[in-house]
Amino acid sequence: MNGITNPLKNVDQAFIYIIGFSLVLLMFITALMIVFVFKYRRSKHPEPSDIRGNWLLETAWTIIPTVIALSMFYIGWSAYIGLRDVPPGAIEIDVFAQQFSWIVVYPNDKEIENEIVVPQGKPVKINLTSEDVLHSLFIPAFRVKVDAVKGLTSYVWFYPDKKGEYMFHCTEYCGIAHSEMNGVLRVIPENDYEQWLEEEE
Ligand SMILES: [Cu+2]
Repeated sequence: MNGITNPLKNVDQAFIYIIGFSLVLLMFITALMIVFVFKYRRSKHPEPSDIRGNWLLETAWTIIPTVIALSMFYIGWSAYIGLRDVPPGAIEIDVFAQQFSWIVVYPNDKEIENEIVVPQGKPVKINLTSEDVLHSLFIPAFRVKVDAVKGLTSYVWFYPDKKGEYMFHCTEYCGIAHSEMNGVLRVIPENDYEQWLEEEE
């Protein structure tokens, strides 16, 4: 993969890690609660016992959740950094969001609408801005999403390592035809891309 780490993998790992821990904690706490409800019910234990000042217990329930929370932060933060650090040599494409379509402009001024074509195996950086209201570019297959704001250029980058067609959407409610503001991202072999780029639409 030419030394490029696909941020998609890190995002997925962070997601699975957080969901996994949440599920384990949910099951553990629920099970413990059910056990305690039966074990320490009033008919069995009319006098509650006072267990204040258990140094070991208090240290454990402070340190273990802190470590878990910090590890979630760390894994999420590393994935985020991967999404923001554009590798050198990325192809830059300008995308203009407008009510209600996406205008995509290539370095040679080729312009298309609601379609992004990229070569397979090259990092792609999209510079995004809006011509009018707030929009947001969401490419679920590559786990990227960024707001388009008039007067501001934001960016996303992704690594299309597999050929195929993927949908992208506007994910910021921008007006009456917001739901129709979709497009197709096509990942094609590099030779086809060079050829496509020179073609007149
Ligand atoms: Cu929109």
